[in-house]
Amino acid sequence: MPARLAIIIPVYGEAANVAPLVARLDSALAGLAWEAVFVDDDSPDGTAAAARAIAATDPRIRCIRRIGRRGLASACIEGFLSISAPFVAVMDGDLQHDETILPAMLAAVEAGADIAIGSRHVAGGAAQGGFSAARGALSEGGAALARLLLPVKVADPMSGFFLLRRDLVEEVAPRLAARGFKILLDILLSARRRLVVAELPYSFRSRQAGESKLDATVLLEFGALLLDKATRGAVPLRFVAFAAVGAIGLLVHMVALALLVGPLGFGPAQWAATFVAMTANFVLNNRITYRDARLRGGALWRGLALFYLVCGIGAAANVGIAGLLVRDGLLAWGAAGAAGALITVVWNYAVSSTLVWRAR
Ligand SMILES: Nc1nc2c(ncn2[C@@H]2O[C@H](COP(=O)(O)OP(=O)(O)O)[C@@H](O)[C@H]2O)c(=O)[nH]1
Ligand SMILES: [Mg+2]
Repeated sequence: MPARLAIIIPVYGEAANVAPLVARLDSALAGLAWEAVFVDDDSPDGTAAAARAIAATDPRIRCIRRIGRRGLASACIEGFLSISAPFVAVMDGDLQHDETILPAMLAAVEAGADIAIGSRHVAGGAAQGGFSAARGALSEGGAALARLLLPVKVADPMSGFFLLRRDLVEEVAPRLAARGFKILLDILLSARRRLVVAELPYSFRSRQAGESKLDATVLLEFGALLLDKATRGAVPLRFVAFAAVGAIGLLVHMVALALLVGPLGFGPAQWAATFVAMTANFVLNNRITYRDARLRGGALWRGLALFYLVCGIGAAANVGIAGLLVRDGLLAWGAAGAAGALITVVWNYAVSSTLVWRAR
């Protein structure tokens, strides 16, 4: 029987949780035609293999293994686009979400809601079990910020547990930012009409096995998502991150120059500082700007060499263009320098996005 409900389960490092989760879904969804799609980003602990082992005997289970990519939101989108069931849910793979409310979530959407959200905040819901105090405060702060932007009232816009019609996902998919952790918020902000939201309370459980993937960069990405939605995507987020990293690189450059100018003299110190700053920029961009396409191992060194080359050409263009503008009397040196720097940032960004990180 074709599935009526597909459950997308993004997983990274959840090998020990896969089988228990399938067993729980099996009992919670008895009598319903369902399927589950695990979307794994090539976890080193063999999560994909654990899912495939079950899929080998259970046709309701599928696994998508992505290589060279990381990201919760993009994993969910990948899952959404792989199914044909009329209803689709997203659920964490770490047993923190309560699968027993899935039938009620489905009933709410079948009854006319656009989206049913498993909420840790509405009366009867609880977050205490699964959260440290600091995480709780962060999550609360983020939720308050998100609520300001949302056209509809949602108690828990940061939830990773929700269910909606597949048509709605297909409608908004081309507008999703595909980066970061907060896919629900992105869907709510990307819909071009007021969605009818049903929130169902549940108790957020504490993690049994594995560890949380939420870290400081996830918060940065959350800020970036809000900015993107608030400006309606006018400025590419990656470019903002790239430019911010560039500004840090400038600071690094000046500090290195100040330290080296004494022992080396200006010319060599300027060269050395340039190398230090480029290296720092590469490392930061690899960790933040291109986190979802992060280079490791041999690819890291190739990427670094290519990055030096790209930035070297960018710097030459900067000096050359600024020089021409000044020579021809088109701009004063300050304005010419700024124009050269802007051209360099755009060049470095465009070329390193496509050649160094091949970001999607
Ligand atoms: N495919 C994929 N899944 C991820 C990634 N990061 C986190 N997850 C999964 O997303 C779910 C929620 O992540 P978790 O770290 O538990 O977040 P928390 O509950 O907010 O601490 C879990 O099932 C994770 O395994 C990722 O980069 N790729
Ligand atoms: Mg979790």
